[in-house]
Amino acid sequence: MRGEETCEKTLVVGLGASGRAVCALLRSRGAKVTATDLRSRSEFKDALNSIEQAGCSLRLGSHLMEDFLDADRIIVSPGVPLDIGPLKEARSRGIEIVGELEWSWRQVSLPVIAVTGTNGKTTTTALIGQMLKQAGRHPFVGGNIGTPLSQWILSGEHADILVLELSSFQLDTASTFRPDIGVLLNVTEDHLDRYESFKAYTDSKLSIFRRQNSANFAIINGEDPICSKRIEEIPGTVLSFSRSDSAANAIVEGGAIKVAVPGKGKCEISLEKIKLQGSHNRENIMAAALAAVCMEVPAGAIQAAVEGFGGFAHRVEWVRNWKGIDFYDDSKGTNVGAVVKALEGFDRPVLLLLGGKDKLGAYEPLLAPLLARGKGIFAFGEAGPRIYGQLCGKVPAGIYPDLGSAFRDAVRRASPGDVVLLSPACASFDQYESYAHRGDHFKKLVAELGD
Ligand code: UMA
Repeated sequence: MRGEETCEKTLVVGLGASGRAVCALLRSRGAKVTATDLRSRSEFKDALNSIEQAGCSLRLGSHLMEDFLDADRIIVSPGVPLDIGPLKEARSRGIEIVGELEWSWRQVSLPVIAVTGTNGKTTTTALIGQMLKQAGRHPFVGGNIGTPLSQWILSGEHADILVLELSSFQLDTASTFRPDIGVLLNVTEDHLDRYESFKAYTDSKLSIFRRQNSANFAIINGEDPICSKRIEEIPGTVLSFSRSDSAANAIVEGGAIKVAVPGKGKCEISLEKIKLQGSHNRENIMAAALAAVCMEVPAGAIQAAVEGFGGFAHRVEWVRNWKGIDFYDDSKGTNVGAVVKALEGFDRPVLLLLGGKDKLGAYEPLLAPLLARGKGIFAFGEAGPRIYGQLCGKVPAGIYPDLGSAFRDAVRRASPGDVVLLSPACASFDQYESYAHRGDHFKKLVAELGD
């Protein structure tokens, strides 16, 4: 424990995975817990039974001001906007508002490696976890991916280090969180439906380093314009990775990644046998290797982890070759930066399916990679009209009500040697439960093409 006491009356806002986990943890520590969610009881089915049995009072279907003002502390879920009326009022009255990550972090005293960035977080976090495991360590790997930190604490499972993927939403509700090693992979437009400007989103990402000191490491992408422009603001010891700057701490040279951390060690990773393809994955490997070298993981363990790592479902995942056409599922590509990176990984004509719930950013950054290899865009869902409006006339473009109709037209227009890529640049929630649900639908459409 970092010396944090559970307080008497805690309000948990949002009862998704992280809200439910933190409720259970709070109750196990003896706190008096009220939990509130805008969803009604029937929408949860049985999901709330265990926290109710553990003694949490539930307020469902609406948020009541009195619950917020009566609390000693409010723990807010990542998906809850911080500007809703009751939170504003509670803040103005000095009631502490923190996120599940911040509060859970206070309950443990293990070293922390935290990874953020618009894209590549999950791969990098998982790679770091694998490198540590290869070195005989016992990491807990979770956060914005997989298991919320509070759920792992409650499980009582052993770990000797935390490797956490963090979203900007989790960073926004952190007030004392300080990672021993922080990683910022890149910053491109995302979540502009939640932030008032790109600057505000950027500030959020950079806040991962805010409370560090010179004993902590800040790993940044030396080629990312945002990271390099604001390097002076970082109080920790900065380590950079780069594909082009030979002065960086991790570089790609002669078929290998070379890493050097003053005072910690060096390693060289051969790229010959790795499965993770694409220049963006080179960056992820460099970032992960830097973090591992900081933790004094031996070179052999880093190499073995990289070679054994095959990537994830829905992240530029090859699905099938049908009549010479390759189908790739990148449903996790939920922002424009991710789609740019996915497109850059292909040297063949690409028919790009994109659309979904609009995050209100600009789609124009897609033009350069599309002009190099895009055979057409097939825009669907809620964001379809805005995407079409921004790209039509510059690249061949069509507009469709849903993924199924966009898919069928793309297949009609594809030729052997082409790639049909679902990389939507948008969230999935207009027509799907999650990016995985959308990716699975894409795979089903591919399977239904027959032989
Ligand atoms: N809700 C309210 N009031 C509101 C708004 C929402 O009560 O004003 C309720 C909703 O009705 C819902 C709950 O809040 O029941 C949802 O909370 P949540 O969205 O925080 O859901 P969790 O299941 O707790 O998931 C969160 C992360 N979700 C988001 O950041 C949106 C998950 O990241 C994360 O895995 C999980 O905590 C565990 O830490 C997902 C994600 O999409 C994968 N992350 C974004 C991304 O990666 O881009 C940031």
